[in-house]
Amino acid sequence: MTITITAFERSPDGGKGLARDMRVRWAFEEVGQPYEVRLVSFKAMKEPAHLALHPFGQIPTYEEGDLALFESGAIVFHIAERHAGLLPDDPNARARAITWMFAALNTMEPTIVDREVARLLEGDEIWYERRLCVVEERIRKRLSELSDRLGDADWLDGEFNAGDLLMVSVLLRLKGSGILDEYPNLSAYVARGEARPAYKRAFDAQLAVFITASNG
Ligand code: GTB
Repeated sequence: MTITITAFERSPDGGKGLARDMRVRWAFEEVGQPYEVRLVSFKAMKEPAHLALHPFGQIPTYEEGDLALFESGAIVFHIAERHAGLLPDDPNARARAITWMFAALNTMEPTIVDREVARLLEGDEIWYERRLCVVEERIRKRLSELSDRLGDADWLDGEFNAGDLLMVSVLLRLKGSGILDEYPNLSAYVARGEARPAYKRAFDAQLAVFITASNG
């Protein structure tokens, strides 16, 4: 059965792979599952047809026959459950991988998103510099803790799994900020994720959308 996900018709990140369809594309590539992409405009995202799939009018969504999903984490989890390659077979290792998926989305990503919100929406406020400082200190605290846990391991818990896929996806949002560079083992961890052939295929696919949209 055909699987279709949604992505930005024209991503505001300029093809840097920072929108959340990227992690879903990456998961598909890791497990070797073909997928199709329906591109949606900002306007279409808020219209009834898309709202029926995604109550908050966002991307990504996932459709397979009667099944419609939203939330990138839930979609990656679904892909990982349906196909071999992203979750270990051993029940305890599997539970730990799922724990890292939640850690990426619940513990790491919100502070990183706070920084983006501050930079995008609060830059004109008189308290902006102080706010940015507070948010970045919170990010550093989390990165420092994560860095201590990762140590000199390649991945967070044994073999690469869906926990790493989401953690690398989240940390990539700090690329260009300079903050990640303060933690060499985390920078190397992210680089290992980006070097995976599946990541590269997913990245190229989302970039192709942006290039086509720019030329059109
Ligand atoms: N919790 C949801 C999930 O994980 O799926 C969050 C989904 C979400 O935030 N989707 C964003 C969206 O649809 C796109 S990814 N926004 C449109 C809207 O809310 O109206 C977030 C994103 C957007 C742009 C960049 N960028 O330009 O760098 C990065 C990330």
